[in-house]
Amino acid sequence: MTADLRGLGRGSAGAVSVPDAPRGTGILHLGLGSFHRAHQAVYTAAALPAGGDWGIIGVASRSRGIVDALHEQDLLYSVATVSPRGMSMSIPGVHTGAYVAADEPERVVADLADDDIRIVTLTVTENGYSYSPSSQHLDVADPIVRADLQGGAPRSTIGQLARGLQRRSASGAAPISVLSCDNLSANGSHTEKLVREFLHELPGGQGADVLAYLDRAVTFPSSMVDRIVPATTASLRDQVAATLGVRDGIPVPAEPFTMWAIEDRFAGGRPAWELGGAVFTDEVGRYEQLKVRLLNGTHSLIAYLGALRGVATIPEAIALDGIESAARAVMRGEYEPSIDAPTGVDVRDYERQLFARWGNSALGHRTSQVGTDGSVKLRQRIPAPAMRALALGEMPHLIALTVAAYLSCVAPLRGFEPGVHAEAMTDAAREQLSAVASTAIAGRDIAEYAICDMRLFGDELAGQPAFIERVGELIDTIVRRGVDAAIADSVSA
Ligand code: CS2
Repeated sequence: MTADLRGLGRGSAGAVSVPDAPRGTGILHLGLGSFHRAHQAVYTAAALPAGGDWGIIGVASRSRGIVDALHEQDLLYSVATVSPRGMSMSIPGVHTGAYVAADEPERVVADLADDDIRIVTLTVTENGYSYSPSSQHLDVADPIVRADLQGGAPRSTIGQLARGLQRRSASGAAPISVLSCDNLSANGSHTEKLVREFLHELPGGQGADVLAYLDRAVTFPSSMVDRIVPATTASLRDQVAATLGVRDGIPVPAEPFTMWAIEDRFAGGRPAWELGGAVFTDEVGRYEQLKVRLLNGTHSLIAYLGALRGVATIPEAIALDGIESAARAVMRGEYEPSIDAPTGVDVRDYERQLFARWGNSALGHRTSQVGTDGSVKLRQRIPAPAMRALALGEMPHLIALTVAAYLSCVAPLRGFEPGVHAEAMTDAAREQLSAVASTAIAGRDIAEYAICDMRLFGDELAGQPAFIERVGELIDTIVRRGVDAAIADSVSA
């Protein structure tokens, strides 16, 4: 067996073809994780034959693993599309460079200012935007943001964007678009707001010229991205090696389903992503609601309940009767009424597909992966549908259960053991929440702290005592009578 993917050679027509390297580079991508490699990179590969110099420089924020492996493999990696029916392979081959921002922070600013770069795409997770979940504004109290405002090479994504655009404006470089591909509501205007806030905060009015450049030459289209992409495993690496005949150290597993809805506002042109199936639409907001609530909101509930039931993966969780009925109930009864479906999208069909997607046992998507970072993810998923129900005088019991199960996983009351999958969830709020949970008497104490003091789900829910009460009761039910009893109480309520 040849050592690595290079052994296949560009253009190889073996088990899978290796495309020619892109002719030029027009995209800088921040957040070189698995999701980017199985999503935007795949769409860009489909668009390249239509022309344009749209190769991608991929920038990882801190971790060197992917970057080193890409360099060892001639910037190639494979995407394994996995379903219970089998696996199919492809090699996007669209990257023209890769590096780690923490190692070369000045290079990020230089690349952002490079005239050839006309799109910056972002997958830095909900956590990577340096904003306060309660106020939704730039978190100027964050020491990294504060340091970025003082000068020197920026380390926050928003600081990098602002400093890069500042340099771009100074050199009069070509128009550019910043395309967020994270699960945030109105991700384009949210990113724009944070970049503008950063520029406003710069000492001595340094940001004024750049703000004018933003008005003139920079757009921030919104986009909705969708594809379930779990972490890779050693067994996938072996399977891929058996299929390709060479080893790939960083294959990406992904489900067959994929979707990308994008607002068509690109200041410096764009690849023909529609060739990969992307939809250009004025209704991105509706696509976002559909996806962030029906898919991601329900996904969180499945993950937290699954972890509390002691199962490692989403397909195992959804196969449990109680969890499946809770997922159906939250989706139909609490999320669906809160969305305006995009024109031409059949919501019931989307929902049916979701159950098949979650049940994809070959993917092995872990409950701990979906449950990670709940403190920022849930802020996108639950407040608006919960407030809609409460305004109608209805209690959103299953959304309350989502919050109760989340808190039981990351901030268990004294004496309650949430299990190994809950313990594996990482969350920036874990430490602060756990400190309170360790002295709390009842679920209500921790619910109140998370919702009112930390304002994890925004200001509006903090003013809803009945909701807070219900979350507290459900935490107590989980502790005293177990997670199945809490599901039964919520589904039948
Ligand atoms: C998941 C998402 O981890 C999570 O929170 O809900 O990563 C989900 O798999 C993707 O958004 C699917 O497009």
